[in-house]
Amino acid sequence: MSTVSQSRDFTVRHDWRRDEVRALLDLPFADLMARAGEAHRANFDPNQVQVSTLLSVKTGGCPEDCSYCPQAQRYNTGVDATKLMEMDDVLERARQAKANGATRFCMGAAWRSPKDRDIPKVAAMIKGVKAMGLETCATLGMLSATQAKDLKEAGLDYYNHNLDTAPEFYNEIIHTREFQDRLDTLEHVRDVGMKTCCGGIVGMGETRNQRADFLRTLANLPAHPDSVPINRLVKVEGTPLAEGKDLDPFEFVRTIAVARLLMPKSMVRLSAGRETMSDELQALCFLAGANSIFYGEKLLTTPNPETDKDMQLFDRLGIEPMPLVENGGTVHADIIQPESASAVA
Ligand code: SAM
Ligand code: DTB
Ligand code: SF4
Repeated sequence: MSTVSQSRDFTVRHDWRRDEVRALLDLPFADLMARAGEAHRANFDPNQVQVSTLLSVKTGGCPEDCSYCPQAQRYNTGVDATKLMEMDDVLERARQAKANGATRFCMGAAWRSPKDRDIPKVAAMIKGVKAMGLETCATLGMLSATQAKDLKEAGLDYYNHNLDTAPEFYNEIIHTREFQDRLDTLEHVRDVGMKTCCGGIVGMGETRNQRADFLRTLANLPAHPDSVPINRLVKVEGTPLAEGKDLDPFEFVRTIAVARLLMPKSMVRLSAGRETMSDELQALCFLAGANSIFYGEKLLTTPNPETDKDMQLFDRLGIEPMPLVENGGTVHADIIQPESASAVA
């Protein structure tokens, strides 16, 4: 019990031990929810949820072998490979997202890493989306230091690059790039002063200890990610993980709650997997400290809840979309997310 109570002040720490994180995951559900709710309220308005919209600007045909991913070329998932979208089409989709109430627009590409010749095209998209008054986010795979600098200069606010799972489980899921490659890309992103969006997937067959280690690794990064997407595995036919056992939904809520406790000032995003979650399960995730969602009827290739359904859920729970403030940050309880990730941690 003593290891658990040491963390009650919700200070930002980077020295979490696995046994401490495991002790949090093991708490009686009511105690864990109360603790996570307390951390959430200490740092945010618990009735506000940040709303991001995703667009796949380059779909499918990816050379990597991520076992969960419908966009990996080697799996027969029925996802057709496309070229990079035209800028005008991307801007039209961003306009629609803004009109629907999104404050952040995230552009995803099924690349191992962008080719240098792709960067000016993506940079033009970023400039256009930013000029609409939206926060910009991109997820394009591994980045070199120079690519990170070019994207930052184009006005990119956030870069999403996930650890995906615990270091010791990683090799059971992905074989075409190393865990260290992910850490290197995150370092390049932080070094140019861009905000990081980094999380992973639960429900891939990992143990509770491995979930603890995944969360511990995220929290012990040199700066806590500004956004932490927690995805529940979307099982897609044709991928190696399509037939795995379902995760106990309370275990998913526990993962969100511990993410909130370890990274008290970060936005925790209830990310992929909402389409098959009940309203009640999503409400538990918000109580556990999730305060961001992807909004829009599609994620990258898989479905997300209908926007009307999401707005009804917000309404029934008294949740409001988190507003954007003038200087480009999202409003926290009394904290405005500063320009640099390191200022958060
Ligand atoms: N290709 C780039 C990369 O891997 O970094 C960017 C896009 S990739 C689709 C972004 C993230 O989506 C992955 O890191 C993974 O966490 C998440 N993801 C992909 N397929 C998923 C699935 N079936 N269920 C849940 N999350 C998934
Ligand atoms: C993240 O962590 N989840 C999003 C976003 N970052 C890019 C992607 C979820 C993808 C789910 C599977 C699909 O739609 O293809
Ligand atoms: Fe490619 Fe990204 Fe999917 Fe992995 S997660 S297969 S890198 S698109």
